[in-house]
Amino acid sequence: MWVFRCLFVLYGAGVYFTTQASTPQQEENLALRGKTVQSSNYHPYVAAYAIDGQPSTFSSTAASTDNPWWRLDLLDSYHIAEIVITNRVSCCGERLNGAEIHIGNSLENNGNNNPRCAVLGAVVTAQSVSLFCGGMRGRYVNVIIPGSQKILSLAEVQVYKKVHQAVMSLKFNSSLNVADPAESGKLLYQMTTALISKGHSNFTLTWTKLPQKVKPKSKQGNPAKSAPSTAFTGASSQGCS
Ligand SMILES: [Ca+2]
Repeated sequence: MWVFRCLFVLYGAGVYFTTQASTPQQEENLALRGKTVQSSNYHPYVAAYAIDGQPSTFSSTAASTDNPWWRLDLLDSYHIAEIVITNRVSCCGERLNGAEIHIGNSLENNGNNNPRCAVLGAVVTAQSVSLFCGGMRGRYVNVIIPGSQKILSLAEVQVYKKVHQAVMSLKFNSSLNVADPAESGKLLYQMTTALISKGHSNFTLTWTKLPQKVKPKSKQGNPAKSAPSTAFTGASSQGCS
């Protein structure tokens, strides 16, 4: 009997197995494929400059308006784990102080009535701030500065969805020599096939550590006289912890 451990990571509807932990920063920035609008435009600093991937460019609302806001439409609803706000370059970083970030699916009050994720404190010019929204779900991400005679400028808004992950252990029987890269690869293929047969799809399975051989216990809890070396019997997600 062999024992192995692998990392079980879910990406949206798909299932992945990987040897490396995944963090939101390593995921796709959903904002890059979104659409933006803001309450007013200070030419030529359009709302889309806040999602162009360039921290040197920034959006800006018109000079001195009340409650200026900026909205990102992700085109679908996501569980959002993290938002990274980058302040504009060159000057005026303090203008972003007190900005509120809202997430939700409603367009009531242009989306500004959706639940609030965070309120920015003091942010200096060109500074990036990470906001962890605890998996709040929504299609729209709004940034609003409450108050009169305000200007809202944003260099970048990055949005990362929540990643579900868990570590699992499996026990299985196999006659393959897992120390041999070719045979361990064959074993992964067999296990992948077994998982697919259990209904999983769109995943990759790799080792986080090579299997360790263990002696099966007898019914009384003592090691058996001889360890079976049978053909692979299959793995399933039910064997995961
Ligand atoms: Ca930009």
